[in-house]
Amino acid sequence: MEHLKIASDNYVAFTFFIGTMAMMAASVFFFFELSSTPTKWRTSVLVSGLITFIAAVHYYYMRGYNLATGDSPTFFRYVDWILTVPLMCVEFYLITKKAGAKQGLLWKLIFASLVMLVTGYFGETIYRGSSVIWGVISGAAYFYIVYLVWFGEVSQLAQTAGAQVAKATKTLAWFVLVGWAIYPLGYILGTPGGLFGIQLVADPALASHYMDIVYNVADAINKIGFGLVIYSLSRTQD
Ligand SMILES: *C/C=C(C)/C=C/C=C(C)/C=C/C1=C(C)CCCC1(C)C
Repeated sequence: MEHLKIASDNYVAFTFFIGTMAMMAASVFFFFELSSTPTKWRTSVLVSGLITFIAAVHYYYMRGYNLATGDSPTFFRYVDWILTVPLMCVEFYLITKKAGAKQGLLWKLIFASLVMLVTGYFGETIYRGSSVIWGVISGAAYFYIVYLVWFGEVSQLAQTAGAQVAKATKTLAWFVLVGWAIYPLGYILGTPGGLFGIQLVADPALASHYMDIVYNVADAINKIGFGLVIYSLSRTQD
């Protein structure tokens, strides 16, 4: 059997490898910093570490899968997201809880994120032929999350939770608006006719390679960046 290599010209395997390392390093950092974190921020920093740790385990697996088959590990990609994106919703809830966030808000965020991911999974796998419509439904759920964190309950609560929480929430909101918007680009590149029927990359193997690179870069930015925003909040006086 021919064995695929993480060579300098295999960018897909390389980003899976770097992704694994980055997520591992971030997890070690967040976990070790816990002991010097003020008690009221400890759960938030712990959740940051859990997010990168869950991703590290999935990346390790996905890296191996990609090397062995050359394919895109779509199933484990979505298992990872279904665990980590709701945990990011938990972060919004935890930092606005002092200002009175109710569990109802947490469930709204989690529900929207699950709709976003499950419909995206349908479009990428079982119902590839109708990827556009699934992508649109997923996008609607995404914009609902954007609405909640920019104008809805999350942003309103953050305003009354002190200057540092308000500032951190605004930075996280930018991650959701700009960082998370990278994912639909990967979807459009990777699924046939993803952009309302337009085929951006004709060769299906190449298309899925581009998609994996885009997803890997987005994960590193969003999971580690998000965690670092929470970490720096935990080092403020608020
Ligand atoms: C750590 C993983 C994160 C933050 C994953 C986020 C994923 C998304 C924001 C995915 C969004 C999608 C759309 C908005 C439309 C097309 C389908 C998806 C699932 C790629």
